[in-house]
Amino acid sequence: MKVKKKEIYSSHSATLPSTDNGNGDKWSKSLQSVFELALESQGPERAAQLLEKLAHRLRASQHGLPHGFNTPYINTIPPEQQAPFPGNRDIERRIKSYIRWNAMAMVVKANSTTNVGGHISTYASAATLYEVAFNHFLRGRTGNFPGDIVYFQGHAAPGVYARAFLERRLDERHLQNFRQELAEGGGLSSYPHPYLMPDFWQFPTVSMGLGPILSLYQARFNRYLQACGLVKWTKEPKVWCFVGDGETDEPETLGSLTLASRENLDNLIWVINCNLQRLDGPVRGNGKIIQELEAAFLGAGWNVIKVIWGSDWDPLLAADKSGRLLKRMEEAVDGDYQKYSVEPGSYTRRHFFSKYPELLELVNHLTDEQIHKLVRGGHDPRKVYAAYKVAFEHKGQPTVILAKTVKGYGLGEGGGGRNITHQQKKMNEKELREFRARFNIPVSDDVIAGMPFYRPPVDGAETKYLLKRRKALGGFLPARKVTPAPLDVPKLDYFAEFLKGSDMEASTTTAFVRLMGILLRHKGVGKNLVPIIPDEARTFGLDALFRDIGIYSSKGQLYDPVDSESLLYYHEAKDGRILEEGITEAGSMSSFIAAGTSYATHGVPMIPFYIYYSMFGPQRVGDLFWLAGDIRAKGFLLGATAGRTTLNGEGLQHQDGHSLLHAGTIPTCLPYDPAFAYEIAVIIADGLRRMYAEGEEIFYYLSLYNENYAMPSMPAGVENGILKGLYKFKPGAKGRKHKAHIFGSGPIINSALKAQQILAERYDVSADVWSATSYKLLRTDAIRCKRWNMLHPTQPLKKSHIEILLAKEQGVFIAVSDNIRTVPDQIAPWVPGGLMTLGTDGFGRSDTRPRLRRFFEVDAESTVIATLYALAEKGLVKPHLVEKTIKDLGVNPEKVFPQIV
Ligand SMILES: Cc1ncc(C[n+]2csc(CCOP(=O)(O)OP(=O)(O)O)c2C)c(N)n1
Ligand SMILES: [Mg+2]
Repeated sequence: MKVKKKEIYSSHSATLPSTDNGNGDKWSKSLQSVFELALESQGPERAAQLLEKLAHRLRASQHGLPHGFNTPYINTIPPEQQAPFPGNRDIERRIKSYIRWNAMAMVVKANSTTNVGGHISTYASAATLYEVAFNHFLRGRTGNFPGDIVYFQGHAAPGVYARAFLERRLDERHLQNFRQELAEGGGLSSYPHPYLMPDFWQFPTVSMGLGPILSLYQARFNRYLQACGLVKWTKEPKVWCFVGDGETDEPETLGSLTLASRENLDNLIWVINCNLQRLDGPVRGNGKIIQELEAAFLGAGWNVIKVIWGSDWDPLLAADKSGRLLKRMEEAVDGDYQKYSVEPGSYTRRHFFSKYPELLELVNHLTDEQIHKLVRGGHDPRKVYAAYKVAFEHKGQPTVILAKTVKGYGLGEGGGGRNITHQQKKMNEKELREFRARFNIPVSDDVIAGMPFYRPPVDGAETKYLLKRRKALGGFLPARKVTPAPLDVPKLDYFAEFLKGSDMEASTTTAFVRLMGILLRHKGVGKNLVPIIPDEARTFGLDALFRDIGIYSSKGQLYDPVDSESLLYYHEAKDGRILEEGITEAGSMSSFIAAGTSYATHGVPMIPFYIYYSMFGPQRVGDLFWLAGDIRAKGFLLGATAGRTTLNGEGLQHQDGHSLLHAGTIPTCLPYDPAFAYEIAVIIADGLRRMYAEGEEIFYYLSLYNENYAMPSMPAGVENGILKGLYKFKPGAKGRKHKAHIFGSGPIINSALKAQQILAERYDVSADVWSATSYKLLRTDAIRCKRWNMLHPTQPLKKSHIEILLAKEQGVFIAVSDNIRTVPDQIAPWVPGGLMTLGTDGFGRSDTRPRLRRFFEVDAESTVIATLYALAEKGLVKPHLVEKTIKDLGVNPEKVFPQIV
């Protein structure tokens, strides 16, 4: 925003505090008078420019003049420029007070009986920040306007519920059952969880830092959607994110700030509630969080609005001719300010104002009580409104509002500003009475101990006002609404070329990239695809798509790319389709989530395909994977260069053998480990059907590998097995003495196929090779059946896919994959006679594939040995045969065991 300098200097006599009293002071005075002269004769803009120019010259002279990224510790918007508050302050105060009471009561009540926890101090500090937004800014969904996108601070959820209660969207029973979701009739979730309250919450936030980073990428995704022509909004939604000051310690919170300024995301507004405290104590006791954040945000190119002091301070600042008040404000650290909020006014007079005689005089006319009540900016609706309005209208940059508040505001002796306030869950009767008196809650003495909820009558002024405001703003928030918009998804025959197979060697990654290229041309879903990559396109061969569909850039391409002559040049375009995120897995996941929830957020289903280095997936940003489940995201995650031995040269920090397990922990995620191109086609076609035609709110994880081999044609009738997790790919030779079954996955199926041959040729074993595409899905199916059988013991038994499949098979069972053993072990209880697993447990190494596979014992030879040993365990072959085989196949029986503990 452009704040007119004149007003700053006239209203807040911001004479910068002098630093010494000697010669420097004289200089300072002279410069000051020159500046004032310039102000008078040239006007504020010109005077400011002159100063800027001088500072620029000084810096250019390279005398090491430091760059300042801080403005004085006062409000950015001077009182004269403050937009007038348009609401009815009395009514809004009453509404806010009732919400405060109910938010507190629901937590305290829940804890008086059940000890289920909850927070009262976060909302107590943020009530004004939310109420001004709800009454004047946050817009609901209307017509083709999708509504503003709001990330509520997770710990402030009780306040959001309490408002919905006043709006009559929730009733007393809901509030009564806060954090008791399993109670009869259901309850309210602890925090914003769309999975648990799918009609209410839109965006999960409580794992700190995730809300902020999601909001950034969401704001950018909104621009992407517009650029692709998939939405035509008459007005653009704003993305609001309410953040805790302690939450800014999370790298996810501040780590991607420059994306928002680079992309000119003026559709993004952050409100950081600077209550100076986190859970244990002060956020920056020895410094000032607001100044620290201001510098970070200004440096990152954001528009910063500080809302530090409430209106009561305006006359004091205006009267501060010496600049001592500002000096004192800047001297005091957050630890001091926290203390002022807890102690009586006499303390503040003694410790804050009395440092300089001028200051004591300044507050002479105020009683101690009045000093104590000098309000902070974030509790003053006039200041908050003015800041929101400037943020709302600001062009060209994202805005952050740094609002100073008191944690636990109004919670009485046990709460407000004290270090323990975050955990406060109880209020004694005295505190309740104080609360009631302070906020004027119409609850009588005889019932106060029971903390009854209070809701003003439906035809009362408060309810009418509140409903009218929401109506004017387009309806209630938060509200999650999914309007079915099924896509015309391709059937499997659309992918015919993958079903046919090919002798030309290819990897599953190449096959996938080709499949996506074809899908991009599909008339039913092509335009909805969102390819996402974190600076790894060339690794996966995705650069093939650069020229055709372009890389999205809001600025287009302002330069002639260095490779413009080449076929696959780096092609940036305003309507580019690829989200090339750079080296940020957290950012890429945030884009995946924004795209994968577009069906709910915007009513426009988008199909994200996020392809990345598999080791840097759930292991690196697992919390975002988990959140993708909570938020009901759809789409495909492709963990490429998977496999602890298949990704051969890269070593310990790259070679992934456990992502399938991570992915499998997410209840809405279907993890697959396909071996062949046709399997990928079957899985993706079915995924498209389930998610985008049938509307299931699930997502897929596929391991992709970079080993080339011939891709076979699809055997008849295997689709169902591929989708369920296991099917017989190649039966063993007939007429052999022994029988075995080898489950293989990914490229390691080739170890199984080679072992099949050796076993038949040299050891009289017929081994069927199966492709195990998803151990998690097999396991879930088996558990579901077993549990049902247990709970219905007299009914006919239900049989799972794996039990049906293996019921008639004879012999021993072996599993081999490029993952740790725990992955196949998931199905062991349902394998007749047990399962012998091979896997890549232990840290990876850089070496060739054959050496790595021998090291981890997942090559063909190790598979043969394991098969014979399984037969020996059953007494079907002699142990000597196994010993001889180990020798014959050149395996060292004393080699190191790669798993450590
Ligand atoms: C990733 C993560 N780590 C830790 C927590 C536990 N936690 C919940 S609230 C909180 C303190 C929050 O402080 P702040 O962000 O300043 O919010 P306030 O309540 O003060 O508004 C912590 C540490 C969490 N929710 N998420
Ligand atoms: Mg805080």
